[in-house]
Amino acid sequence: MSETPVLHVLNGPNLNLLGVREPDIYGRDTLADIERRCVATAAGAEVVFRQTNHEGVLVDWIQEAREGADALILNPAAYGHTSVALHDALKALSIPVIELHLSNPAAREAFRHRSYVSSAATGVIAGFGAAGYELAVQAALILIRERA
Ligand code: CA2
Repeated sequence: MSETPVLHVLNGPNLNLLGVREPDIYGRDTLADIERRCVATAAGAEVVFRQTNHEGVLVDWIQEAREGADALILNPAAYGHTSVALHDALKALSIPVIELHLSNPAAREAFRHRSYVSSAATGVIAGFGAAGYELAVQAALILIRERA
């Protein structure tokens, strides 16, 4: 681990629309608001916060985390329910991985109940809205500290 922990926070498709549509499900915070909350919670740890609508880009970023990151927080969005490629990329990591969802997919439509990410993750945080990102940052810092 580097002296200052480095957290990679990756966000999948359509999360750039947060705060603009569907506030009943996903809340009123924009992704920029959520990034600020992560940075504030990280208390000096470095936060690399990114969003993409493209599955292959997520795979590239997960692979990048093998080099500089001490933990990975991933909201895979819809790709979590479909992507063996994300599963395989995550399995190649040796750092803690936290799967994160704003909503609780288990309490939603059946097609959201399957996750290809959960079986490759250290743990899952879901259903706490934007606060889940802060919980994930705290969990990541605890896991990094415990491994040091
Ligand atoms: O609850 C989550 O964080 C999800 O990962 C969000 C995904 C959904 O497919 C997952 O089942 C659960 C959807 C992200 C789309 O976000 C939007 C935000 C505002 C307006 C429209 C979509």
